[in-house]
Amino acid sequence: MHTNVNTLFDNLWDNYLAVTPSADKIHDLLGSTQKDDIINDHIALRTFNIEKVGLEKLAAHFLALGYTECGEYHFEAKKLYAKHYEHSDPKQPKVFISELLVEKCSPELQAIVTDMVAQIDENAVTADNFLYSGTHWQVSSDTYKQLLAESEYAAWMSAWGYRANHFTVNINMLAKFDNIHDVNQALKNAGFALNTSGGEVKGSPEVLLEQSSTLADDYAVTFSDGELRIPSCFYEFAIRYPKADGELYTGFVAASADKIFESTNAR
Ligand code: OOG
Ligand code: NI
Repeated sequence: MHTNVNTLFDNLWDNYLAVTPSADKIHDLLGSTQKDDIINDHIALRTFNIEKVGLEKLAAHFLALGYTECGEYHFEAKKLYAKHYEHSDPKQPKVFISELLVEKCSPELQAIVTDMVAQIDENAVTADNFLYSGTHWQVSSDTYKQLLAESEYAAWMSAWGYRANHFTVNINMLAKFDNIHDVNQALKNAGFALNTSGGEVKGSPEVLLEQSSTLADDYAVTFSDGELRIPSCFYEFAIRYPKADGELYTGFVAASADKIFESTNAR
């Protein structure tokens, strides 16, 4: 486990940037006058609900660094379950961790995923680098496509494994923008494709959270039988509104999250 929260996020960021070339450009576009001041609202990680690597195993890395469990979310159609975590220092990114409910999937998918997870070294899960360790298995491009037909989430996991699938710009903290519509327009003007599932803006001031995201970059993955360009990771943008007590809402909105997951769909 990491002993320093900043080191963990630096490593997650470098690992994310390596397969998400658009992120550096977007970082410049939104923050250019004060590049290092972009504050991340949250990051997200994915896994399978198999004991060895379940959500709680990923969460342990954050609990050890001062995070606490705050909310839980159900995504019935996508067969996902998620929790979010917050740090005692509100400047630290929130963490959204989801897991695929493997037993709800087809026997074929279950067999593939069980085989992938069996290849992970037990000690790797608690190692410092687990959250940015990528895949611990080899799958063929046919297996990837087979998973994709049933669960985009499972297919993404088979190709990318353990890594932050997105970072999220905290719009509240930006100097150059004060609303999500202007952020989206700036992104589109610069040629970035947004996730339009459920509309460009997910959520509303009424639910105290508005979110948008890019579509994941296409990046080459080496499968056991050759290379394929497939969606890697994306960038999200979030603006939060105050609750009745005047404090900004810190949770997530399941209906919006359901659409954000689709940012890794093929273009
Ligand atoms: C997480 C999707 C949900 C949000 O902010 O609601 C999410 C994922 O794609 O793994 O990030
Ligand atoms: Ni997110």
